[in-house]
Amino acid sequence: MHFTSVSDVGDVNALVEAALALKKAPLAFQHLGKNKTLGLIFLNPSLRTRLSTQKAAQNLGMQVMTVNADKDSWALEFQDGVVMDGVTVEHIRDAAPVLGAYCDILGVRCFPKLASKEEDYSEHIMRQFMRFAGKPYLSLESATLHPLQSLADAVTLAEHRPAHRPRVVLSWAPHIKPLPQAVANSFAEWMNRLEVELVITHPEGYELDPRFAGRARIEHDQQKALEGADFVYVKNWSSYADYGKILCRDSAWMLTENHLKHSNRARVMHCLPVRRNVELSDEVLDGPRGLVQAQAENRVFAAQAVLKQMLENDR
Ligand code: AN0
Ligand code: CP
Repeated sequence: MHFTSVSDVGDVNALVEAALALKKAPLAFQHLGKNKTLGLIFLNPSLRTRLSTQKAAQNLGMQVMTVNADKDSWALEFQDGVVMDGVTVEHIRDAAPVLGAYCDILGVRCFPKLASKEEDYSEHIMRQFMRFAGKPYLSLESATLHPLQSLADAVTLAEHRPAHRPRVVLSWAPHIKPLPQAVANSFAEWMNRLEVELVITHPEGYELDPRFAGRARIEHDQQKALEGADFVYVKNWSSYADYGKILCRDSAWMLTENHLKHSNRARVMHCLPVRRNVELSDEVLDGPRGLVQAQAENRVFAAQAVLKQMLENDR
């Protein structure tokens, strides 16, 4: 079993319930990962994904090995047939089977380069790790998706769910750097599989790939979108159409208390790391609406539910 997107999950609600059960009894399956090794390969930085996945694996009795491939291993080459007389030292065809030999499950974080839409959206790097390592693959955020984050978000929503079908608004926020679409794509893809009303609000030109936006209602007027919202998920992403570009720097899109006055006492979410007072105001983050710490805590149980399923399926 691989875990790269919501498509790898049969029953999303059951996986959310499994994560909530593990939260109540995190050490109940300590035997399951005995003598199993999880490899975590980071081609990009991480705080939460690294530590929550490690903690999840330890809760299941697994051993964990981590490589910061952007810093402390050889620079990897992903193109076939190149003469390697430049900066890259080792080809993925040689490195990935080594990792596969050392690990039972391989987790990889590989952000998009945001230069070529075709290359990023083909998940070129992820697919090569999967192909040449030959072991179950756990996405720690790929070029286009961040499924462990989205599962933790779904768990957090389930914990704070109102009695009615909630209105969930994904609200674009400004940022000083061009960021991947992965968190937004992934959140939309998972929400499309749950009993929620999904609204996405962003400036013109920030439309997500329709494959991920699915049945979401797109509303360019942020105030209108936020009316009656039960949950607001704040995130920046760079343009998909004008690939990797920043098209809007309007600070009016930063979510503040004032934006939420016509919401349904909305709770506010963000995957972190957040640029305070650029994407989201201090008052929202530090006030009673904020759910960001709950989301971060739930990353452990999301990862644990997925690892548990992977270990059980590959027994
Ligand atoms: C990354 C992103 O937007 O995909 C990771 C988020 C979990 N964020 C930044 O690079 C700031
Ligand atoms: N939310 C998240 O994935 O955080 P990190 O980039 O710190 O792992």
